[in-house]
Amino acid sequence: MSFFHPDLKAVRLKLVYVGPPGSGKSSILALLRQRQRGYEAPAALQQAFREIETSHPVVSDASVRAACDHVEFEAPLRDHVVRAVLLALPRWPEDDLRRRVLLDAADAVFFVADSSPSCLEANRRWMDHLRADLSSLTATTKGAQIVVHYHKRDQPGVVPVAQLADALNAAALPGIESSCVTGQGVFDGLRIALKTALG
Ligand SMILES: Nc1nc2c(ncn2[C@@H]2O[C@H](COP(=O)(O)OP(=O)(O)O)[C@@H](O)[C@H]2O)c(=O)[nH]1
Ligand SMILES: [Mg+2]
Repeated sequence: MSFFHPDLKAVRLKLVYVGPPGSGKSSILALLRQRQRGYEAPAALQQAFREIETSHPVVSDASVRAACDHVEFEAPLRDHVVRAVLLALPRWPEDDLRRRVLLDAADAVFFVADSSPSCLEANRRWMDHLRADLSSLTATTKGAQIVVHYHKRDQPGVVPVAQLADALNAAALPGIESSCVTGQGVFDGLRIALKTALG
């Protein structure tokens, strides 16, 4: 869940990228890191963000946080300054329950599906893990916006989006075709999540 500083208009968001190993999560974060805007919040707001991090660490377990790729960026949005912390699930085994620590209190979750035909089954299994993880977490985490990335669309022979949606997205969550090679869709997913998280 998002945390607002009581006095200053500062809001910290937690956004988590999950999906099968190799689907492109770290690559998406690397692209976003490269392209983040050069804005830096004023000192008073930096202090507010430190206070939020002290009272509500973005990940409760420091070793879990250290294992994740993460990108932080700040941006003025409407009349607030937002710090979005983006975290990518590491290459943990499927039965690793540290995933739940990582997902706890997320404002939005991006499910990154590899569009290659050989990955269909792995995508399905990892979507099932995500559903189980979210249902076991708090009510606030359950309410996190999920955005599906149909990723690696630049590759030849990808599974049609309708078929991927059929397999992974029965709930008709927002879905975006994306590629780190062309840059398509990488920011659009983020935009949807920020808009939803800020209401
Ligand atoms: N063709 C293509 N390859 C990608 C794309 N995104 C990531 N990759 C490649 O997929 C592999 C796994 O990516 P990585 O980001 O490490 O996956 P992660 O395990 O989900 O973090 C790497 O070789 C990336 O270069 C994409 O959009 N298109
Ligand atoms: Mg990775």
